[in-house]
Amino acid sequence: MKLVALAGGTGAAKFLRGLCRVIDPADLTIVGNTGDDVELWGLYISPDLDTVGYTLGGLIDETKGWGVKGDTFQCRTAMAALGNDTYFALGDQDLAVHIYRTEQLRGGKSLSEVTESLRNKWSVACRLLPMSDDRVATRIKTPGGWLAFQEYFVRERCKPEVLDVAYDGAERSHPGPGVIEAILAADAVIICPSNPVSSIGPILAVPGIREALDETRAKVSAISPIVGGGAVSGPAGDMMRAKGFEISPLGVAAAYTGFLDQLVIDYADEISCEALRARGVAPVVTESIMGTREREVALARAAIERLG
Ligand code: FO1
Repeated sequence: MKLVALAGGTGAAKFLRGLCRVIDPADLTIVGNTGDDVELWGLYISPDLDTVGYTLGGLIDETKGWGVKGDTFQCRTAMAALGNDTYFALGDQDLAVHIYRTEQLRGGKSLSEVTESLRNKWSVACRLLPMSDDRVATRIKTPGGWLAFQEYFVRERCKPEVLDVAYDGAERSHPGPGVIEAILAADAVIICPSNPVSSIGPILAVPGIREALDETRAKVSAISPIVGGGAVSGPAGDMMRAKGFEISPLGVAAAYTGFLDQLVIDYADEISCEALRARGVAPVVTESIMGTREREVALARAAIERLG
């Protein structure tokens, strides 16, 4: 069964680790969010591509959910001593990836080409495609003005009120190589338990991707990142409110309206089943909190078992 997964953030990476235990990873193409990408210390950093690659490659720092396990931060300490901004914690091994990627990009390689070489070095068996090779930058409108995504998420710790979310450059961007073809050829498309606005929203904002999701014969299944009226982790609730989506499985279905066939929801939200069916979305009720590796596998199984 050919699968495509739209992914961004730490929840998606854990889910994909479970999915790769249930299907043959060679049948999976991940389309990764690049709206969180950031340039710091002269380096181009793609957090969501790295988090997926590190997780599937067994390198991820489980405690933090990002970065390389056991990494050191000597360079960061030295950069702070030089008076550099160090709000974004870049580990020494993690830096090697950012230096490699920046060097390759400067040499004329595309983000897709660099990501393909990195996923091979990480021994990741499935394909990992950036949503676009063009720069799309998620920006957060707050009462104090617009913030770049990582300024909001890390520097300000998601504290400012979210008034709006924008995807700078999306209108000029093109789907990355292989993205549209993978979606149209898929038997099933899975939207990972990611923030619908800041992780999946940028992917849907790339012209052509939402249209391909409407057109594909593949069944489209999403896992709700909202459980019991709130986000399992992170600022999804604040961002959904800013975009006018109800903070519930119905709000998630609304964010994916037009192409969503199935939504995996938690037992806590069983009450939403009726309204989801009324919107043409088949609910699948299961335990959605991935506290263990077994839960990751069980959630992945629940997401695909009715798509065959
Ligand atoms: N998240 C934090 O909360 N604090 C950090 O210092 C931090 C550093 C970091 C470095 C590399 C990387 O790939 C991710 C990092 N993240 C950090 C997580 C990142 O902000 C988020 O994973 C995504 O951008 C949102 O899904």
